[in-house]
Amino acid sequence: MHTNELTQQEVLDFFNSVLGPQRVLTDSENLHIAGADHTEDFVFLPELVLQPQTTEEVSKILVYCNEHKLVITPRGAGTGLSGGCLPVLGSIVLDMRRMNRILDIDVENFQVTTEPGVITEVLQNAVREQGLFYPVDPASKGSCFIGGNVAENSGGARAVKYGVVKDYVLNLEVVLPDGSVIWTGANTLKNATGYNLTQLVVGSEGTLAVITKIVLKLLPQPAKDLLILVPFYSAEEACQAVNKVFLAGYTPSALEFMERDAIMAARKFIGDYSIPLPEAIQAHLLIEVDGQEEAYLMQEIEGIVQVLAQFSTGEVLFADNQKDKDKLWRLRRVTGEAAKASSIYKEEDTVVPRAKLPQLLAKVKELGKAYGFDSICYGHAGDGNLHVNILKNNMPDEVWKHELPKAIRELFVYTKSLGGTLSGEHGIGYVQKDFMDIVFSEVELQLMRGIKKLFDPNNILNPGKILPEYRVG
Ligand code: 2HG
Ligand code: ZN
Repeated sequence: MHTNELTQQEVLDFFNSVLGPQRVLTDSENLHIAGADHTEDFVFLPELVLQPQTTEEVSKILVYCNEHKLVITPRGAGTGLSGGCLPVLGSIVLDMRRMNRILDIDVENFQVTTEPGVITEVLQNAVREQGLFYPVDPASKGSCFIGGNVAENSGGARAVKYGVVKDYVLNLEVVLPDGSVIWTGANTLKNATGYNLTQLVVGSEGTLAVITKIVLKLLPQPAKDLLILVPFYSAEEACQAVNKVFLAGYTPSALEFMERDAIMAARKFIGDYSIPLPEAIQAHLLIEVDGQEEAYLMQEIEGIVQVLAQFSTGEVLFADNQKDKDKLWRLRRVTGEAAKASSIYKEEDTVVPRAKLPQLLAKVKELGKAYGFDSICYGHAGDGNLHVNILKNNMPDEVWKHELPKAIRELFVYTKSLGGTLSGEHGIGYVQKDFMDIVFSEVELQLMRGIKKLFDPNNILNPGKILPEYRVG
């Protein structure tokens, strides 16, 4: 730990006095767990891991770290894809897993108050038991924490109808880097009172404050949903079809795109080849509608299929039972992992106005030819959010290291020219910060630096993330 006036033992003694030795971890296994997330193969070993259970403990830890300029990085479940929780400067990881209580489900007001270390799907199931719905469903919902979702402003398949995390956060209890405990908003559906501190913290990737309580808005649980998988003979046409569904007046609860290589990787990854994949099929759209009346949903699905009939499509697969729905969703949800399983990769989370998706996909493939890389594309087409896994495969190391960043920069410059930006939902974290100058002017970046300086004058909280001036090594 980088502190000049304290010995390692004095630091350990302090944290042991706050948390007890069982929640101050220094063993190699826990340090390695805390040193990585789901971003490429990065490992940055911290020197110790702290596991607080209460807001007061988090506050005491931050007061001490701020006083002694100890760098500290908050961590949820470590499922992040842009390195947001990587302790790039080593030092201390603040592991939030033990703050894992759902504190209150307020059915009357359609709200839930939770600690950050609750698994998202556990939260969804708990509120569903009371007829309520928390719709934001990242692919990693079975393992990611709601606190990490708030820190990254996560999305997921149902964002196209229900929005992303920021649309559900009403209020946050957070601990500032100096140890002050504040609430950022109010438990109200509307709030026009002062600057929006809640939305400033949402998506700040653990760089402004440590989230210790979250108040979320909930919805009534939709009674029914229907799901179809539509095969296309052209990936570009599949992308073109997306916008036509909305222009025809339909708002699916999910509209996912998977190019052929994505679905092939997913089938292989789970060893399930039952989903038909004729040679000529180049992409699929996975489309869900949800609501209260099945008859109405059937009409919606028929209308959507009608719209898609203007394109060259194959036989539509209709999942009319839970088992078939689960199978299709499992195929989609493993795609990210499956696409990465075969090669070193770089992942991009590009997002554009959805009518521009065909151009974005074409650019990815054009750059692949020009620079010699393969890519597997899939994602939340309804939001214009295309996940691009660039695969190293047998690209020479030198080209991968020195030429590929140029290709990624070209992709982002083009994405911006389409009216898009760098990240739809995975965040900037550690891996995308060097591209921030493409979409932000120096004035805009200065504003962000000013906000970081105001919240964290000693730059102890998760330094080296989001803002482009910091380089490790
Ligand atoms: C998804 O949409 C998630 O599947 C994960 O955002 C994406 O791992 C990925 O590429
Ligand atoms: Zn996604």
